[in-house]
Amino acid sequence: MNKKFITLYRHIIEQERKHPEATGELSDLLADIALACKLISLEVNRAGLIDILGFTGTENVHGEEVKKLDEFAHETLVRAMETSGHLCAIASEESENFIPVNEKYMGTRPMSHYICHFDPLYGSSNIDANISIGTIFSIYKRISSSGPGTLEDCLQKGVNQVAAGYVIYGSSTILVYTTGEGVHGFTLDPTVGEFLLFYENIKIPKKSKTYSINEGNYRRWDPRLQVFIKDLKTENEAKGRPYSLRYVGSLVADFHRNLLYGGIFIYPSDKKNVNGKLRLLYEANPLAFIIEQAGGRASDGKERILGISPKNLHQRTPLFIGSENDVLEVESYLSKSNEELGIKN
Ligand code: FDP
Repeated sequence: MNKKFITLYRHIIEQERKHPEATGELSDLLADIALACKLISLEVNRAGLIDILGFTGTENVHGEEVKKLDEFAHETLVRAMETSGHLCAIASEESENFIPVNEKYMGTRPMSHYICHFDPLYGSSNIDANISIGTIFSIYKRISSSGPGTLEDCLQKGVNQVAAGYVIYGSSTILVYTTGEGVHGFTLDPTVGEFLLFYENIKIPKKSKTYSINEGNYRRWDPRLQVFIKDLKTENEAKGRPYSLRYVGSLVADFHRNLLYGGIFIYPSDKKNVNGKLRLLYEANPLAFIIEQAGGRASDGKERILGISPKNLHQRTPLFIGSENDVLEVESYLSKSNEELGIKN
C-alpha cells in the first residue's frame, strides 16, 4: 500500500518534462479543461437537488431539446477555455458555428495557439435517469498563421489531434486523456478536489467478448452487419461466441467499459441515419485517438476515423470502435458482397 498519489496536473507536467522543447501551453489547457469539468461535475451532482433539470424550450443545432445542464456545461467550458490565452478558436457540439477567440484573450505567440473541440455533455437524454453522462474534448494546433482561428483550423483530420480525453460523471467522476503517449485515467476525489491517477497506460484487450449496439435498429442495418451481429450471438466455442451485449446508450459509458474490459461499440449508418448518428469532430475523433493509443481500432466501416477529412463542423459518421480484432472482423464482413455472405436479395 505504498502507492504514490499522482494528481492529474502532476502527471501532465511529468509528461511535459519528457519534452524539453514543450512550452507548457498544452499542459495549461488540459488543466483548464479539468477545472471546467470539476465545476460541471459539481453541477451534475447537485442537479437533482436544485431542480435544475428540465427543458429550456430551445433546440440545439441538431434539433434535439437542450436541457439546462447542457447549456451550463457549454458555457462553463467556453468561459474556462477562451480566456486561457492559448486558444484561437473553439468548436462545441452545442453551437452551430465555431467560436473565434477574441484577440484580447490570445497570447502574443501565434504559433502556440490551439483549437479546442468539445461535446460539453453527451448522453443528455439520460440525465433524468441518473445514468452516466460526460464531456468529450480534443485539441489541435492551428493551421492559420495569426489572428482569431478560422473554419479551416477547426476542420482538421483527427490524426492532427495533439490531445483528447473525456470525463464521465457517474458513480464517481473520472477523466481519461491522451497526448499521444498512452492513455491515462484519473478519479476525482471530491474531498480535495483533485483528479488522482487510477490507471496509467490503459491497454484494451485485442479481442473481446462484448458488443455494444442499439439492436432495436436491426431491421434498418446493412444486411452484412446483421450477419456479423448474428454471428456474434451464435454459440461457437472456438470463436469465443456468443458475445455478451452491453449497451447503456450513453456513448462514453459504453466506450469506457469496453476500453477497460475489451469490447466493440458500433453506431452504424442505417436506413434512418444514412451517415450514422455520432459526430466526427466532437465524438468519433477524440475517442478514435484514445482507442488507437490504447492499442485498439476505430473506423467508419471502411476507413480509419482519424484519416477522414471533415467537410463541416457537425458532420456525422458511422463508428466501429474498440478491440482491434473485433473491429477488423466487422470491417471484413462489410467488405464482402451479399452473395459471399449468403444473403438473399
Ligand atoms: P444522446 O442521443 O442521448 O445524446 O451522441 C448521442 C448519443 O446519446 C450517444 O451518447 C449515445 O451513444 C447514442 O446517442 C445513443 O443513441 P440511440 O438512442 O439511438 O441508441
